[in-house]
Amino acid sequence: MSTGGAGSGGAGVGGLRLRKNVNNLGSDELAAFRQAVNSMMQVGDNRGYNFQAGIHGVPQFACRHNVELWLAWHRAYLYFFELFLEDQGAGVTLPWWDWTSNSSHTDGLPSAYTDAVGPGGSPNPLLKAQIQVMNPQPGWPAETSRNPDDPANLPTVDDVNTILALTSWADFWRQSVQPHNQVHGWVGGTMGVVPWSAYDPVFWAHHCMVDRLWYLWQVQNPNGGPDPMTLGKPLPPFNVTVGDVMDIHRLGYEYASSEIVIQG
Ligand SMILES: [Cu+2]
Repeated sequence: MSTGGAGSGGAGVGGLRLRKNVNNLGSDELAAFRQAVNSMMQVGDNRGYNFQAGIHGVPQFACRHNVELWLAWHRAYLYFFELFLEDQGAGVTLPWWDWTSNSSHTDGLPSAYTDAVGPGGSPNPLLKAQIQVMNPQPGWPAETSRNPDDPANLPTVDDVNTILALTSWADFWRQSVQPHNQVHGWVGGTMGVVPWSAYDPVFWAHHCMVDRLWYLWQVQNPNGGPDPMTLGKPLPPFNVTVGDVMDIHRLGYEYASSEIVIQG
């Protein structure tokens, strides 16, 4: 597989694309990310936002959940999405939403995703997305919506640390499903239903957080699993195996380690 970026950009050191906490993006970085998402939403082919969102649920229904492959499948999903995103803005990477942070437990969703408009006065593409599928059925949503719960009900740092302390791969992948599901339900609306969740722009920030947690677990458990037989399994529709996505550096990205957020 190609491990390089589709574009020549990349914000990281050593050629790695650096994924950051969305609350740590500078205003220029956030503007560039929003611009790239907005551009990707205008692309009508398989490199476009709607096509990519449609891989997860309607119409392709290719996502895997509640199975050992679930983390690897979503890592591949984000990997290809990010390449197509970078095509629309050199150096743009997927940010993560840390739903355990103080600001999330106070304010809920990051303002990057809830602002009605961006600094330029144009609509914020991270607020919601149009859902464009072939042959829509009666009752299908035309755009995404949210119905967030009380911020206090988001998963906590303790919840995450408990899971990260697990040393068994089977325990880790099973128990990491829980905060993942909890956040989908917490956002509510489109995010709360598997057939549509990937259309909500915040889906990608949520799964980036989940992927980051898996990476943090991998750093602590370098031989932790999955077993060799599972590593050979394919992750359709992506032309990669579980083994291909085990090493994020081989995939060309890294998670920013600095977690210093100035609470204002
Ligand atoms: Cu999910």
